[in-house]
Amino acid sequence: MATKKNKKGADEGAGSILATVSAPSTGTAPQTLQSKDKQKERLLEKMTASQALAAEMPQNPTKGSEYGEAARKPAAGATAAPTSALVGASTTSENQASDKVGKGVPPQGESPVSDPLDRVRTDSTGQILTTNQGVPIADNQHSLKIGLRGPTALEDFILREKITHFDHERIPERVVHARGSAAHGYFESYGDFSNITRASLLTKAGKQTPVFVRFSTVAGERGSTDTARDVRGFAVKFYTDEGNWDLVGNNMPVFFIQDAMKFPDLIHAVKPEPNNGIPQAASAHDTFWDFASLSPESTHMMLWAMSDRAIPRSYRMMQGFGVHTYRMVNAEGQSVFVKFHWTPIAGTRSLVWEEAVKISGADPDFHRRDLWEAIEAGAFPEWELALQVFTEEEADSFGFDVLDSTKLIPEELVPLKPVGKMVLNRNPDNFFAETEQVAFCVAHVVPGIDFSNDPLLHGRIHSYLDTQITRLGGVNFHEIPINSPVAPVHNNQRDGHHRQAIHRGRVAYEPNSLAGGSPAQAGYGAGFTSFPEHIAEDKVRGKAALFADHYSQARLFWQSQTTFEKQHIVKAFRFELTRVQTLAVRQRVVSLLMNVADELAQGVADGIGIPLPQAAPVLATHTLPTYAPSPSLSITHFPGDGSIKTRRVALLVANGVEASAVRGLYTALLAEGAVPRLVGPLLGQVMPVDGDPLNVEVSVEAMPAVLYDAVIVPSGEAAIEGWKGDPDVMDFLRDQYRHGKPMLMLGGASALLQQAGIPSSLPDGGADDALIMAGADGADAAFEQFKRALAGYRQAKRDVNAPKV
Ligand code: HDE
Repeated sequence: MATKKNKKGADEGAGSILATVSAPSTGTAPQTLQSKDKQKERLLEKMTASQALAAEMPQNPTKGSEYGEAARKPAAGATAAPTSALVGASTTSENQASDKVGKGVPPQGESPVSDPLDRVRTDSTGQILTTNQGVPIADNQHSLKIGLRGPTALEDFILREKITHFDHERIPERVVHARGSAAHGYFESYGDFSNITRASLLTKAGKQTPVFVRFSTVAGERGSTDTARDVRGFAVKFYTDEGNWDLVGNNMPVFFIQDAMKFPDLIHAVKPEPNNGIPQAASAHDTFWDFASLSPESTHMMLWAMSDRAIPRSYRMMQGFGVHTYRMVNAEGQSVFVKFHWTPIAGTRSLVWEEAVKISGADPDFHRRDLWEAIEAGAFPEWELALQVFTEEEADSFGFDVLDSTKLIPEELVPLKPVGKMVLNRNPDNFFAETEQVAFCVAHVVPGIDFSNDPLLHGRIHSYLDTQITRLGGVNFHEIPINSPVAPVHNNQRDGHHRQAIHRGRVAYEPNSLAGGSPAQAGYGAGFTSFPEHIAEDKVRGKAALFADHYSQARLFWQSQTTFEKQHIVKAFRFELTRVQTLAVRQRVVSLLMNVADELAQGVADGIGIPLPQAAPVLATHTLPTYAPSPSLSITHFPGDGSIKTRRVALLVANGVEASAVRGLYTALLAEGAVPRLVGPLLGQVMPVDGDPLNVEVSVEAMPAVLYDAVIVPSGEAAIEGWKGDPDVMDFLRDQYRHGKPMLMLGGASALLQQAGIPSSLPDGGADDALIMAGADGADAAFEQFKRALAGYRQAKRDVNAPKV
């Protein structure tokens, strides 16, 4: 709207434009400030355009829609466009340019904190060392002293800045999930799923959305070992074009407890005991099992945590689950319930317990290294995202409560619907800036994703934002580059520690007319709208009746395990309970297991030397659901794509080895994406019987057997004689055998098996197809068999009836 001309005097009211108190009393503006000064002209333009913009809004135009029925579908905010860009300026002097303030061109409607991370990536190649104030430092070797042998001067601001920064380098670690590793990548939608959700990332085939994913253990501290028996966190931050969505899940589909009220108790019980700080990263102690055995709802999750799922071979080989029931909502406002599943394309693989324990010593960073190495080498890990979609009415017929996080939905009841894939293709630049500072939050949802009433989920919606405020030092952690969305951020939140955005203008409230109503609410259909679920209930503390069924699904899980998985679960309980000192606690755990399966309870009781106690009381009063075994609950259900990419293969070498075979196998493994290593007694060269010397890459001592997925022992008489007398090599072979790994023994190398006490067939007399022996003529076929074994599961039959090797 044009400003009205002042008829009385062209410059009447000019003084009010030049002052910050009061305004021209007529409500009209002067035409001139009687000056050729450009700044004054800008001031006049800003003031007159601002008056005009405010006048566009004689009253709050959307106020009426805030009440009654109209409020169910909020109106979009009313806005008016300014006639001059100067209206939004904090100051007319913003046109003064400099290296610091910039070009002086107002960035209208922009939010550079959402620009790609390149804006903050810093590289010092060829640069001079400076202080944090940019002052070049002449000497980075010495503090400032009074004389070469004298005291250090307090004025040494360079030393003090450096030490002070160092003193404060650490931030609080996450209270749970402190130990983690992360990577960047993308999610790609398989199609248009807008019939289910309006979430923009799922509305077009091929649409890619950047992600940052952090995997973690739960109980251990930041420096703890990767291969502890534990649940693994699987947290995905989707940087969608409608804001960030964090799917903060685990590698197991259920949880220990049913209500957020119990989370601090659970974590206090599993963390190191408070008197002596023992044990680190382990549930194998009294307080955990005391709590768990008094919480029968944890029985189902206990079984998962004692299974091989709790010792994955790689983060790249784990499933992920959203755990809770969530909602999806489409553009018509229709809602369905969903469960989220991530399935690794590489298949699911685990370690065996003894191997996990040894790896903890040999390479505590085993999973971190594995993820890093795979991505550096271009073997980008992939997962498929699938949904279980069901309606509220269907949920009512399941016989268990979908709001209970100790229950899963068997795939036989609701099949998986694949909706997209995720690829992790870039390692972080900086562990602290990205992996440590990333802040996941269950409350970060986007239009189209909504919550169910799972009481555990609701506690989480509060907890994550709250904990980040302490951990990351204030309320502006969303501006830390790794956390900022790619969608622009515009709101009236201001101030707080470490504010990065410098907001232009003086309006930080809504409704406003001084900024023409901006930023304005998007309104129904455009902005996030909570699903209007109808609830008419008493306010109450308690759990719904179906939550009282603590064992049906624990039984389902047990029945769905293969023989070797069951064996491992029994062994894990035995290990954990042996480390518990309180006999009553041991007994109480077994009394829960008696409601799951006799063979489980008996196996554990035998292992800890107690008679079977009375079964724990069954509290459920409703008719319990019965389940057929669900094959997808076994870790063997996801064999993967059959490739041997990233598998580490040790080729043992020593003086007298036959090098031609070694070289051929090495090249063949490399060509298939595996990681072969020449493993020798010491670094340096070994002299083969044929060809040039072989360069040892790593010694047995530096990388013992547990750090490889398989071993190849080549032929060569002198080498084999040497290995026979070498205890390290004997242990190497025994560990490979005991841990079920493929072993390719060429030529005379099979004589080493006998030396190490390794049987050449399975305990039941059958052939061990992962223990492959071949002479020169059968080498090609043997190598093919070796690769098949390497791509598959470890040889579980050795393990089940473990021979004493
Ligand atoms: Fe968490 N959880 N949690 N959790 N959680 C945290 O948030 C919490 C739960 C999960 O890589 C904390 O930023 C409560 C279930 C992952 O940074 C904290 C409850 C599941 C991560 C928190 C739960 C998870 C966390 C600690 C019960 C699987 C690591 C630091 C009501 C679905 C994310 C932080 C990362 C981290 C609270 C239960 C997964 C304290 C209160 C169930 C993967 O806010």
